[in-house]
Amino acid sequence: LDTVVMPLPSISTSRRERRWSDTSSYATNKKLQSWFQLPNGNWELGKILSTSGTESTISLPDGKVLKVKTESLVPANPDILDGVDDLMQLSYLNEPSVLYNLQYRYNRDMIYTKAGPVLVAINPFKEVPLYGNNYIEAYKNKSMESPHVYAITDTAIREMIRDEVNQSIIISGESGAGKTETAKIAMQYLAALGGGSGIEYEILKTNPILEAFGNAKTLRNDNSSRFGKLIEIHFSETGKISGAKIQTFLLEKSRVVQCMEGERSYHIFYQLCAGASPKLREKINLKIASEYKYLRQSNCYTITGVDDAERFHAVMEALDIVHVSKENQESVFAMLAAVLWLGNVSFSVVDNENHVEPMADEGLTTVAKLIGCNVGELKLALSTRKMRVGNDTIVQKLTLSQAIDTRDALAKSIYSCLFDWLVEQVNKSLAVGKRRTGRSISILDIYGFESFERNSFEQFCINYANERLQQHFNRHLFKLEQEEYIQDGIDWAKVDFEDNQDCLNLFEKKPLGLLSLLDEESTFPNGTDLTFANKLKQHLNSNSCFRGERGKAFSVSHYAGEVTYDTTGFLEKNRDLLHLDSIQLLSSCSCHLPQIFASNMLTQTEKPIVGHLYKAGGADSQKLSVATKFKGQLFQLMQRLENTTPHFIRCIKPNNSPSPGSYEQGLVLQQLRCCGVLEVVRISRCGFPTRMSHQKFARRYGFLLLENVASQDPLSVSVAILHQFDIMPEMYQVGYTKLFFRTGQIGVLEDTRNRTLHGILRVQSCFRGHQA
Ligand code: AOV
Ligand code: MG
Repeated sequence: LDTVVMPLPSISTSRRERRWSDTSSYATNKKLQSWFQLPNGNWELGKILSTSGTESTISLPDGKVLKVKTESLVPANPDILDGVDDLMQLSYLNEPSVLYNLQYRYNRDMIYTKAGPVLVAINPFKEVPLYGNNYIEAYKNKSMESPHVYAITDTAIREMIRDEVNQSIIISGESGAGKTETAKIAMQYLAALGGGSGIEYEILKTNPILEAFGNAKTLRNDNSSRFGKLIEIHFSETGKISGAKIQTFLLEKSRVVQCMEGERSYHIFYQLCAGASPKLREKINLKIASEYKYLRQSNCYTITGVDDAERFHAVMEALDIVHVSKENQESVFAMLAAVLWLGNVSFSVVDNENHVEPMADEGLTTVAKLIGCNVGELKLALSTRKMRVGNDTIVQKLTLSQAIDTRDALAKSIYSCLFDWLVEQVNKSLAVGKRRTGRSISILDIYGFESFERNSFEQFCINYANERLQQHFNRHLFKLEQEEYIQDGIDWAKVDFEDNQDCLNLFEKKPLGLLSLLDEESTFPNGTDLTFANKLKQHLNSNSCFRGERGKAFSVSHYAGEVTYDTTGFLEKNRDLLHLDSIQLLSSCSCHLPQIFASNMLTQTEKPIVGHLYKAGGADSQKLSVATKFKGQLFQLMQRLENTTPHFIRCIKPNNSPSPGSYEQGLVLQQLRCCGVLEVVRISRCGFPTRMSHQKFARRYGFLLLENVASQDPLSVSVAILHQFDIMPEMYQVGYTKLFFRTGQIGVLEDTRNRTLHGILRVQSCFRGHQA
């Protein structure tokens, strides 16, 4: 009997050493299939023809025969394991085997695969026939059980009812991997449960609204979410939807005034410009998109395959459905136009100290009209700043760059207040009725981990959020994993797991963490991005997750890889100043939305945490810094999620084109590594990833026993098999209901079973040959 002996997987794990390394332990075996890595990094399946010393000869599918280092070969799984729907079923858990398994399925439009408790979803970039009412029905009545978002959602519903515990579906993955689509698919399944009074329909209609106002075309994704979203769906006692509540996180407001070549600002601007009726156009003095500087700067107006005008009508219809009145809708559009026109406000120098005033052109007059103030007030707000010195108020004139900052800050605030206000309206409409159980399922869809050539404050916040989420992921998966062993009564010494706490500490530690130092520097009147960067280097250089870079840059070792941040703009974005003059302007407007925005901003500034941030910064109101506010939101979010049973979905982007049918191994592998899928499987490797009930095991391998065991119970048969094949005691555990195996063990038995079956077949055909 030639067996492959696997050593015990090592349990110690260093942060930087996270590759599966089955390779080194692989005692090669004649005729075994094996993975061989080509120079381009892709893996190819080969057959080992012979092994001598440290060299092996393998044959590749194209007939080529190669001599390779034996240690470079990685064991492949037996054919019966091709395309298993749970990676846990693989006997050999190594990178090429996982990649192959996912690709095998992906090529057959099976985009979903389980990685133990996690659902892996690979973006098909095309319509796949996996959705709709027939599928929903099939998953509901359990006639279909292959991995699917529907299956995960169904499990969440069942567990919510069975355990009376709130559930969450947590979706992660890099930009463009399919999180938002996945969230919608989960919502679709929930909505199919119905609710009465059309509430489920309303819930679905929040998607086009939030996507129009909170998504934009980026270089990575034509429909990239630029905010985080948690939607909590509530259920009545009869298991029907009774309402929902949406919470959003940190909208990327800088996009409103600034965006990169080839990207777009928020969809709604282009939709409005393309789809508004002539009457509306006239009312809010709307031009085509290319007339607006904010939209013109990125030189990109359309998205292939998207009809903005059509989308605009869909958004208006959705607004109707969530009970935003026509009148309010018009106010919303007026605010959007005001933002666009603000961008067109230009300035001219009025004295020899470089002070400026806005030009009295169409931009200025239109903005004044749209927000409901007089031109003079707007002019003052954009070109002066009132300062209090002792008991006196002095008026300071602004320079060009100060005036532009003031203008842009106003545009950003109007937009983000509008976004918040809309979410509030939607929430009013979805408000949970009286007859509810208090049980809910929450779906989390945030912006994915981002690493660009140049990373700024936005990526810093986004990646911090992902870091928090990753910790949640680790904790729960690891806990659940170990619970199963304990439940089945097997001997299990708890494995300590090194999490990403170090990186989180780097962000959160007080007073010497990234966030504290950022806030501190933001309060200094003379603080600049450079002094901030220097301070980081001075205090954090000993932290293993931190590295100072040249100039104003620094790097953070995230769970998903190292990202270098350019601190340019950090302080300004963190302060997010809107001067009191601008707030006062809005509150004096005759239109109701600006007034609401102003009063919301004023209540927000009432509870200062960062002591004198704004006084010292030269402005007049106190307010939470952006980073501190975001951190608070994330803590709240985590607390809420902690009280739920989580279900994790990891989305994977198979290519960067994006195009259907293309599966780039390197890219997929990088994401599997980054987003922690490899980690889950690696944790499983420390344990006993292969599980089989005593019955199934006895049925499958019982015939290999030399003695007759027909009359014995499955447990005894199982134990007899384990003994006969000398499976070493440390390779398995016998639980109350199941056998638990180390990686590779079932593969050995499976090989023996196949050989024996072939042997039997050969003997039988020989025998028949003789008879003939
Ligand atoms: P993301 O949410 O993960 O990115 P999306 O959900 O927006 O990514 O997906 C990007 C695009 O991939 C979509 O617009 C679809 O064209 C396609 N896609 C994703 N999932 C599916 C699916 N199941 N079936 C068909 N097409 C799909 V970001 O929000 O950028 O991190 O911030
Ligand atoms: Mg998204």
